[in-house]
Amino acid sequence: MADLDALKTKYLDGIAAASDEAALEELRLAALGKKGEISLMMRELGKMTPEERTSTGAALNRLKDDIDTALRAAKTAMADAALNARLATEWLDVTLPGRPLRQGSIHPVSQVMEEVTAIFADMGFAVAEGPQVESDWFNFDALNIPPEHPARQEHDTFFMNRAEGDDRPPHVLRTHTSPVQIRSMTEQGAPIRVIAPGRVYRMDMDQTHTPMFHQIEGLAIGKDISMANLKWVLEEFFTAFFGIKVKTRFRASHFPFTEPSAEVDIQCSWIDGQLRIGEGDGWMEVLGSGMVHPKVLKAAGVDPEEYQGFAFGMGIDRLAMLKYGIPDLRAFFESDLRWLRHYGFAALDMPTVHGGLNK
Ligand code: 2U9
Repeated sequence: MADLDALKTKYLDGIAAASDEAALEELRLAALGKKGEISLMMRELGKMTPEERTSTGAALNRLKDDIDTALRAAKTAMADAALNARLATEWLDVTLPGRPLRQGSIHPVSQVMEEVTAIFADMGFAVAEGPQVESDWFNFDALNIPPEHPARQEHDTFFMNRAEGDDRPPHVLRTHTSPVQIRSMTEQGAPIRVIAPGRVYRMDMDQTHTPMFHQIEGLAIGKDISMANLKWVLEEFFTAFFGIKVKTRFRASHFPFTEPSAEVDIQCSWIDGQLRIGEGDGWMEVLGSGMVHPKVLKAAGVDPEEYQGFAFGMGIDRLAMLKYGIPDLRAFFESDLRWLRHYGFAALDMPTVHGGLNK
C-alpha cells in the first residue's frame, strides 16, 4: 500500500495551495472521486487478509476524513474571503445620519395669494387671470384714465419698445390687474364676481416699492350692489385674513375708475414697536376701492343703467409684510436663500378657509 503519509502531505499541501474552488474540486476528485487515488485503494481492501483489511481500512478512512475536512475548511475559508472582499468594497455605514434633503419653501407672496384667494373663493369670487403685457386701451382707456393722466407717463409705466414704422398701439407692462376685470366683464358680462391676483409693474424702487409687485383686485357687479356690501366683504376678508375681528374705516378719495372712491384703513395699534391689527385706536391704509365708474362699465360692455357694483385693489406683498412682519419689500425678490428659509412656508400647510387658514 502506497505511503499514506506521503499521500496526506501531497493532498493537504495541494489544498493549502489551491487558489479557487475549482482547484479544490479537482483535488477532491483526484483523491476521493470514483477514480480517485484513495477510492481505488479502498477497492484493494478485498484482496487483503482480515487483519490487514482492518488496519488498512481504518488508515484509509482516517486519510479520507482528513482530506475531506481540509477541503471543507479551505472552501469555507475561500467563501469567507470572498464575502469579506465584497464587504470591504460594498459596505455602507448605516449609522451615518441621512443626507439632509433641502426642502423648498413657499414664498410669502404665494402663501398670501393662496390665503386671499381662499377667503374670497369662500365668498363666491372666481379667480380671473390675464396677460401681463397689455394694450394701453385695456390698461388705461377702459379704466377711464385720460391720455394726459400722470400714471401714463414713462416715469411711472414700462412701455414696450416700438421700432420706427411699427404702428401697433402702445403696449405696457400692466400697472394693475384691472385690465383682467375689463376682459372678464367683456367676456362674461354681468352679474360677475371675480378677483384678479397677479404681477404688476411700476417704475418705482425703495423700501416699500419695487418695479414688480403683486396685486389683488376684486370686482362685484350686479343689480343692487352698494358700498355697504363692499364694507361687509372687506371686513369679512380682513377678519379671516388676520384671524381677528378687524374694523375698517372708509375715507373719501378719488380714482378715475371708481365713483365714489374710498381708501380703506384697518384698525391697528403700535405698542412698543409692535404692530397689532384689529385693536387700538390707530388706523393703517391697506387698500383703495369704490363703486365702478359708469364709463368703465360701458367700456367693458356692461350697461350702467342696469348694473352697478364695487371694486377694490390691494398689494399682496404689503399684506404679507403686515401679517408676517417682513420689513423690506426689496428682499422679497432677491432670492436670498437665508431670507426664503426664514420667511418661507412649508409646502403642505397651504391654508384654506375650511382648513382654518393659519390657526
Ligand atoms: C375695474 C374697475 C375698478 C380697482 C381699484 C384701487 C381702488 C386702488 C391700489 C391699492 C394699492 C393699487 O396695489 S395698489 O398699489 N388700488 O387703490 N383699485 S379701486 O378698481 C377697479 C378695478 C377694475 C374694471
